[in-house]
Parts: sequence; C-alpha cells; structure tokens
Amino acid sequence: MPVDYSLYLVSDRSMLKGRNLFQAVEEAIKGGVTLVQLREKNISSLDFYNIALKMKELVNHYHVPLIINDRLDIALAVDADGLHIGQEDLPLKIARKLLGPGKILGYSVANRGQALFGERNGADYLGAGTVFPTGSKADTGEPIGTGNLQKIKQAVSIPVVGIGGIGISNLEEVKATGIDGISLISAILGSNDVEAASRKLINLWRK
Ligand code: TZP
Ligand code: MG
Repeated sequence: MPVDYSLYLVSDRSMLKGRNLFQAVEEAIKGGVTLVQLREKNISSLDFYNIALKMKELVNHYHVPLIINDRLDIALAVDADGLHIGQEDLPLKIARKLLGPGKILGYSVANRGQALFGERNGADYLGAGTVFPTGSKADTGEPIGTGNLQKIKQAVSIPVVGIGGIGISNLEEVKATGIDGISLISAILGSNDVEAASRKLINLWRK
C-alpha cells in the first residue's frame, strides 16, 4: 500500500509535560497525522519493546503505519511497518537486508550526496533536515534551509520529508519546495491541543 507522508509525527515524551504518550498520539491521528515514528532515547530495551508493541496496536487500528527510530531489533520484534535510521546508525544496506524488502526504511540526510547515497542503498524515503533551527534535537548540525531541501527533493525520485523547526509559520515556504510531507515533534506534541494542531497542519498542507 502506498505510504502517505503528508503529516509525519515523531514522538518525544519529553514534550508531553506529563500527558500520556498513547493518548497524545491518538489525538494526533484523529487530527490528521498520517504516519508515526516512535523515537525513544535513554530507555531500556524492554521498555522500548513494550511501548512499541502498544503503539503499533494503537496506530495500526487507525491504519496508520508505525516506524521505529534507530532500533532494528525493536522494529523486527514488534513487526513494525518500518525503521528510520540516521547517518550514525546501522549501515543502510545492512538495515535493508535485515529488515527485508516489505518494510519501510527511512534515512536521515542533510545534503544531496547523502540523499543520492540513500536512494542507491535501499531507503524508501528520506528525512531531510534540520530545515530550520530546532530545540527538539541537540546534534543536528547547521540548518539546511528550504533551498537545500528543494535541491535534495530534486536530486532523488523517492519521497522526501522535511524535518526540524517546521510549523504553521513556515509551512507555506516548506510546501513550496515540492517535498512529500512534513515531519514534526514540537508543533504537534508541544501544543496544548494536539488534535487541533494536527488538523490545522494537515489542512494547510493539503490546501
Ligand atoms: N531530526 C532532525 S530535526 C529533529 C529530528 C528528530 C527534531 C524535530 O523536532 P521539531 O520540534 O519538529 O523541530
Ligand atoms: Mg538515529
């Protein structure tokens, strides 16, 4: 089935100010999120596995695919719909081989060269960024801006999603690059009304 990358939520429990992660993700899906990535740092494998198992059941109930950040073993263990890896995670080719051909494999890139490498080595989609400065990830490197985002999109034929600092205020500029979707943390999970924020973003994106 084709994947809808339009509004791609990346999870971050530190944004939730005590709110429940599963509830927040459910609200986001009701508002229009089309894809969910479970991203967990500093957590035991057992906790990650248990959260992933529950998250898969929740998002698949709404026919939304679940992507696991970084951890191939967790993705396989819960039979997630896909895996997202970065420049310092497992080599892309190895991840593709171990994940199998039927799963979605995402790859983080910051320039055209990395994008071409990703396309050649088995990525199904690219997460390009950070597009703008972001407070949600420490080690992003310099923002690439929408000019480079557009260059990345034009260099490859696989879907490209933009990530980093994207929200209502810069959505038009991001959309003008022709990319396939936007990937966000704080504009959704940092909002007091996760469902309303998601609805506003998807409506603007689809306008
Ligand atoms: N990878 C590149 S930027 C980023 C990640 C995970 C953080 C995105 O978060 P936000 O709050 O949407 O800027
Ligand atoms: Mg990673």
